[in-house]
Amino acid sequence: PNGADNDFIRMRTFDLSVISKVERSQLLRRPVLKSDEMISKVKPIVDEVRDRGDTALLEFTAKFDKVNLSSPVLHTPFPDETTQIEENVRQAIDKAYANIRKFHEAQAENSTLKVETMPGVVCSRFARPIARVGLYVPGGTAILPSTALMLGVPAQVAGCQEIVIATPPKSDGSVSAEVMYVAKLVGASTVLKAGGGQAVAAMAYGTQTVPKVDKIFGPGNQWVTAAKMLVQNDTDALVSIDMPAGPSEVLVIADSTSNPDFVAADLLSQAEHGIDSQVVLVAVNLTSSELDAVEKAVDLQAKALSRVDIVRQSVAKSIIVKTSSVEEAVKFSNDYAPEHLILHLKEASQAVSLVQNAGSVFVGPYSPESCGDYASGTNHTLPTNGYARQFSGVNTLSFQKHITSQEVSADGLKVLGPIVATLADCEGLDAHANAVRIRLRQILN
Ligand code: HSO
Ligand code: ZN
Repeated sequence: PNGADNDFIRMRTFDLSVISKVERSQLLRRPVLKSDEMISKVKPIVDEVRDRGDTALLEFTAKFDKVNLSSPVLHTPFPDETTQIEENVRQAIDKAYANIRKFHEAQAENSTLKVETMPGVVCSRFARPIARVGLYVPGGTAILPSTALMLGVPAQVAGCQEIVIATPPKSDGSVSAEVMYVAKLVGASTVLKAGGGQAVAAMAYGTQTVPKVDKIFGPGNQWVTAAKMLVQNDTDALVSIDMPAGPSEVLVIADSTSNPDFVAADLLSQAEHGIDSQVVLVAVNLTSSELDAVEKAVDLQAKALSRVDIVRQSVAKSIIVKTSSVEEAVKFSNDYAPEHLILHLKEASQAVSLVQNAGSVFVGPYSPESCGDYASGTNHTLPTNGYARQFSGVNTLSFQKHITSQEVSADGLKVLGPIVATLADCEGLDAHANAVRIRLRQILN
């Protein structure tokens, strides 16, 4: 019915019961990220900042962000005027902060895991914070204080000593007051006014004004992602990263009980992030009129959005996949491994048990992704590009590492020692065997 309308904002539709295996696997693909190419492009930028520090950093900020700064950083205490925000926004940030803090505090590991593997052989594991962390908060088409919260709160809760927040400066050289307010809230020591590969390099190597960090977190464009991948492979930088990041994604599974307006709104909330956002609707036995209702709602709602131009492009690349059961739908979703999975299903909470691969799941009609994006308590820094198969989203443990320890008593060594000595002999490592036997001789005398 809408075929004649050229302006109709439409997704492409496929039916799993008729397409081939090859076509199905194409639907699971993301646009190819040319990571090798990006890494070689960003390398000169990273090298310059490593070698020339602040001077290079300021030159790149002038070139890419068109701002001439006298200093690339703000240190605590941040001047009051930099953190002044609207009262209603302040209250919303404070409430979001409290929920995110509550959920992430519950994830912190404060107790030691202790196991006596044999009598007198006690093995333990305990967590310690990563001392210095760098949090990248993207600038670009939207200011994202929510990302500062999602990275800053778990860093604070984990007990990191030094939190550096990097974000590209605005055209007047300032940082958004909302991001500054969050920086203060989470106890950041430094705000780095830089973006792209230059910001990542500054945090990885340190400069005259930017503290060197041990781990770099946060989403970003291709430059940021490439720079993170590059520095994590440099043994001089000795830095790790949270995860490889790609464009944001949502997969919505909807059955006949779903509200077409809710479904459309959820698809569009992801589509508005950027022209490369990935949006997938998996329909479970929707009749053509039910599907039509969703498509009409997408078109209607999209046209009322301020970011309609972005949405037009991302929706045009997005897909609807028709399936004939919840199991088949979730199987498709597991194969796709979406960053966000929204279940608009009659038995939504039951379907959760079938989910194997997803960054975060939104269960039932009243759980829009927006809640997790901002304020429910879960983290919005999640694996994209199919990496939900092996990566978790950012969480409190992302800011900690584990140390193991053991304490073996003399009686314990009597039993364990001979086992160790035998294995050391087997490997031909005499010194290892000696370290045990020298003690056994003393104990047995
Ligand atoms: N959906 C985004 C996070 C975000 N949404 C920030 C709004 N602000 C990536 O998960
Ligand atoms: Zn979002």
